[in-house]
Amino acid sequence: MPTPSPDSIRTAFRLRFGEDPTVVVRAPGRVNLIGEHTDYSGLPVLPIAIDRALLIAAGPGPEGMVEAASGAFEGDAALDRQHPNAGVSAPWHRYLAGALTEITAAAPGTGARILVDGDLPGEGGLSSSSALTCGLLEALNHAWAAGLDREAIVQRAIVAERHVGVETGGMDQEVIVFAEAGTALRIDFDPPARRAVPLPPGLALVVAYSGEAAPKGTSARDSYNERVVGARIAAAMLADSVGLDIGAPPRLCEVADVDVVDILVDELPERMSPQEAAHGAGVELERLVQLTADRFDTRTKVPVKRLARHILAEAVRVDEAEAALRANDLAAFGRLLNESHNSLREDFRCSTPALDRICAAMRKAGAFGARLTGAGFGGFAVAACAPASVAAVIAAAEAATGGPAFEVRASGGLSLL
Ligand code: NG1
Repeated sequence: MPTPSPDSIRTAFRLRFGEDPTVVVRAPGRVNLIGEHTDYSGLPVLPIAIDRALLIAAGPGPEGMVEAASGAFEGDAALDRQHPNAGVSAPWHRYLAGALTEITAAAPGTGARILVDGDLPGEGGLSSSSALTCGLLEALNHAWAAGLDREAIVQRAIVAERHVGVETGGMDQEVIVFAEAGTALRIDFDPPARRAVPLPPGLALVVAYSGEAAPKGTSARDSYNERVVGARIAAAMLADSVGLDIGAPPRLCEVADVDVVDILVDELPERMSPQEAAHGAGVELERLVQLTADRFDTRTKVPVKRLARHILAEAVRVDEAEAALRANDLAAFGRLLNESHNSLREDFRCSTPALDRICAAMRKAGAFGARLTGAGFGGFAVAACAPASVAAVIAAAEAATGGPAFEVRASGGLSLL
């Protein structure tokens, strides 16, 4: 599918709404190179923004109403700004309603018309939901002169997505807004920092669809939130074992530098309920179970030890992968991708047989390494390979699961066209 041009979306907007848009925003998708399921523990990530994107055109609309249509997602929307959630009738409308809720204080009342188009697949793993939320917020920010800066767009997009139901850590929104072309973005959350990591010219990146959509609206959301709670329990138990006071919610970044943390992780229980953990670690139950859109069941036992083992080891791999890229050691970088995938499969358990198969096929076709990217439970995998191997890696991925598979390039973040 070719990327729609700014002119083509302007023309489509005019045909649809009878006037020109006042703003067109490009919001790229994201491929996480490494640092998977670390962000909500306050531990680092290393994603890129990609050359697949959503384009969002916006202009004035009837007072108090937002009308939206899309060539990328099904179902037109007509949302009342007073009660945006009441008009939601298609999955993507929930992100629009979330964005409207988050921009209300900065721009009350006004109406808008919106058209969304793009070439970013929505099946999970390439961050189409965050591209949509960030892009909508930025388009409305300009259409309504709301005066939000880029940091505010990131923070509001995170909250908007959490209201939709996934207790996201913030990696996607940050890289979608702040990425620079030709580089990966190393993001730290505690304390917050980011730096561009140049990608060596000998590194090409291929993404491949596993053939299974990650059901972010249903089971994948629950599996994701269960792991967020498991990571909190692990953090609370580890902090208790070394007598550390811990924040709310407890995050593994607070204990990652504790001496012998690996040994302490081995002593964690395999599974534990929030109720047992609150009692065992003397921590307030609400700190463990409170989610933005929900409250996790206090009696459900969730995995603890193997989640902590993955998350803490993955954070170390992010440092090592950044060093490998800076040293142009692509063999080492590829090995780290493979280790990350194995840890996600065996400890974190968010891979699927199709993701395992597609990674194995891409490695066999000459990739330095391959891993699932994003939350997992379906969706996409990413492979690092030499430019000369791109065609073979794509062919192997498509033969393994039917594809699609394609090369991606590190692109810049959110922009006005
Ligand atoms: P996906 O579902 O691939 O966009 C999700 C989270 C990230 C991060 C990764 C796992 C959302 C919007 N994003 O990414 O914050 O936790 O999983 O590393 O939920």
